[in-house]
Amino acid sequence: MNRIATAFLIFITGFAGAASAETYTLTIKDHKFDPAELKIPADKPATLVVKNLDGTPEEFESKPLRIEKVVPANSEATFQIRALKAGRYKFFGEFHEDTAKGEVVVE
Ligand SMILES: [Cu+2]
Repeated sequence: MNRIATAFLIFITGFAGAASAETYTLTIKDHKFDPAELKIPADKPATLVVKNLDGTPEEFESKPLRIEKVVPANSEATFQIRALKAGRYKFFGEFHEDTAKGEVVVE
């Protein structure tokens, strides 16, 4: 195969991989996450949408997921999650740590 064809195939494969990232949604309501346990498959990148339905901002934070971002009241934020190994990855809302906690369960 010539070099141009090879480069094209790599491009197509990479594109298909990116397009297959599934989207998962978490909501924040009354300073709690729903679902508190979000299941996603191992070894696949994913898109995570965090919808804040509360009238106050929340900071969505997860050290293992390397995310830290304020989600304003009544709005949403989108995050790309790298392919992860099976395990539990905690997250919390830093502005309401007593109630806003959860885990991404990768399996
Ligand atoms: Cu923080």
